[in-house]
Amino acid sequence: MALLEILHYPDPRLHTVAKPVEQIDDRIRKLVKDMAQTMYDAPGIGLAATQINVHERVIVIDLTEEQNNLLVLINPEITWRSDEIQSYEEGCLSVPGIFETVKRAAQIKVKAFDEHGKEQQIEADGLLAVCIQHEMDHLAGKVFVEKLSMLKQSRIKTKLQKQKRETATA
Ligand code: K1U
Ligand code: ZN
Repeated sequence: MALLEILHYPDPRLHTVAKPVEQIDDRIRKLVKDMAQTMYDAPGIGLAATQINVHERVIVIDLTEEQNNLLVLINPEITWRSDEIQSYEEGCLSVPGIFETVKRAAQIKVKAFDEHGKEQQIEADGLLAVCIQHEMDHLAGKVFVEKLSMLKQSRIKTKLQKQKRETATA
């Protein structure tokens, strides 16, 4: 297994639209293992392949504190979303230190394949629904801060530049 580098916003590679996985084989299973290790090490509760500069439709999620319930979503598709909306204060491993409230569908149904090629139908609400939608946005080349006002985005960019300067001189 390997720890992979996570791209940081505003890296333009985060805007790449991921392509469908054509074959779920050992290469994809290794990618899933490396992504899971990278997510657990960060630590985070989700990771999309886009964030590690691999532009294929692969997501890993684990909401447990024990890091023992990995959900793998390959070629995920949202088949239904509720009209009901929920607000959640989101974070992102590609935007370190920034937490902002985002509105998304409260419930969703998702079709995806696991790392063995088995099709799964998932009904999600609460944090799982938030996390799946956040990660699927990554696959579409979108970062959660881009859902915020231009003023907030500009403040976030300034804060991230300051953080980068401080890390470089530390
Ligand atoms: O996509 C990512 O960058 C991962 C992101 C997922 C996410 C979190 C919260 C709302 C929406 C999406 C994270 O994992 S940020 C880190 C985080 O939330 C966390 C880290 C350790 C323990 C618990 C939570
Ligand atoms: Zn993210």
